[in-house]
Amino acid sequence: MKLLILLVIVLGLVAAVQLSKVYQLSMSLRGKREEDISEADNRLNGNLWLAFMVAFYAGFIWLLVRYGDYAPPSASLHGEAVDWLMDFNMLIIFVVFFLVNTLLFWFSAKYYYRADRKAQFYAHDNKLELVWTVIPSIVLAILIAYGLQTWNDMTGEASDDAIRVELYSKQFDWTARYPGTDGEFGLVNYNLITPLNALGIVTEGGVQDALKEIELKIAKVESEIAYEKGHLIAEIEALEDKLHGDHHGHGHDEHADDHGHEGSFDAMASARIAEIEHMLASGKLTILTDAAYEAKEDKLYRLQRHRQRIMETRNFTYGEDLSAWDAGKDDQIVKGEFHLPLGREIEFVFRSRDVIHSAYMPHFRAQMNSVPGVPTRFKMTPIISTDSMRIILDNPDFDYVLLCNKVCGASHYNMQMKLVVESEESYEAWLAEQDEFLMKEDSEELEEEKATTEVASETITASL
Ligand SMILES: [Cu+2]
Repeated sequence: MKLLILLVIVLGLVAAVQLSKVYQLSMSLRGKREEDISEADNRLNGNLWLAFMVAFYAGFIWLLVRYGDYAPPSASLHGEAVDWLMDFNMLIIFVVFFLVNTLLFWFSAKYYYRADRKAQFYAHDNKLELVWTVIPSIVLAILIAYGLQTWNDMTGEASDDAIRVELYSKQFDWTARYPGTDGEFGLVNYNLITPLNALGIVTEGGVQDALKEIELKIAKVESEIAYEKGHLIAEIEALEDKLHGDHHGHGHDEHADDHGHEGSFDAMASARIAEIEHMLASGKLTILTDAAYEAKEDKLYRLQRHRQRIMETRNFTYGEDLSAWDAGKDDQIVKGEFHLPLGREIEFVFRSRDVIHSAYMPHFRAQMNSVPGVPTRFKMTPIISTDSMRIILDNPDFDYVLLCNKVCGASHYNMQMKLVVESEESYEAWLAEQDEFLMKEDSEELEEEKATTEVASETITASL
């Protein structure tokens, strides 16, 4: 089929070329040259310009009517200002578009070439220059000033009774955090991120959890290094050489004092050899290339540094501001969907674990980048509940959605979270059902754990 279409196209082209040759031949037979263009030809081309303009406008207006209404009404307060700005921009663009294109096509049609007319030479006019410089400047200044004011409204200080919600992004999902009954978000530190503490919230439990996890990893790598078969065998050989071989050749007989040391060295070496033989017989042996062994040593070093940093988090913050540690305990962490109350101001804080994401809530005309290491913020007031929007759109399955609007990796397309806007009572009821991050721990157990960590901390500091 494709071949057939190709054949038709090729034959069509050949036919067109042949026809144009016939036309040229007939022209030369009538004594006309190809370059000679009659006034009728020019008039025809001028009128075709006008015809094209009409078709162009018709297509443009059809697209506008068919697809122009791309977004449902704004579900947030500031969104109305955003929409107004967008409409105002579009209005200016449409006016300029129609004006410029009409002049372009109409002039081409009206002033087609006639042998008896000569174009006026018109090189420069200061008034014209002034008009088309000053008018766009004023219009742009208005747009920028109003746009800046709207932006400042969206990013300015939130009121004291605003509800604060943190949206945390990572490849490839969103997590929402509510500050709990105290209204304060707990401190966060990326060093404390573990599977159980995905946001790295700083609490006693969070630190313990991170330490436990890092200790396990360190123990595993330490064992892999200690039980490396090649190194163990090399160590045995070296020890046996020392025991049976070379130290007799050093003339130790001259120093009677050394005998005591040698005795203890022999004992230690034999004990170590026995230990290594026991290790070789165990099931824990690893076999690593030199490069892999070095990589393990590197990894061990990095893990130890990480452990050190977890300790430091603890030492820096603990005691100085205990309330900040407690603030994290009642934080509520929510995945899958999050809820917002209707008509209340919401202050969002955005954080990212890995790369730059962008929190995009199209129905609320809201978007903000979420940047690793730089918390960003944004405030908005939802004014249409999910239920009302379903009625407005006549779609019982409609849901608000939070999307990622920054191409952040393979599963970017599916990085989204459902958002429900409902009455304040329903919102409170939903929030009350969400788990607190860490329940208040038994204070005795807490003190005990603190003591253990301090001992461990001292050991680490001493060993470094
Ligand atoms: Cu993303």
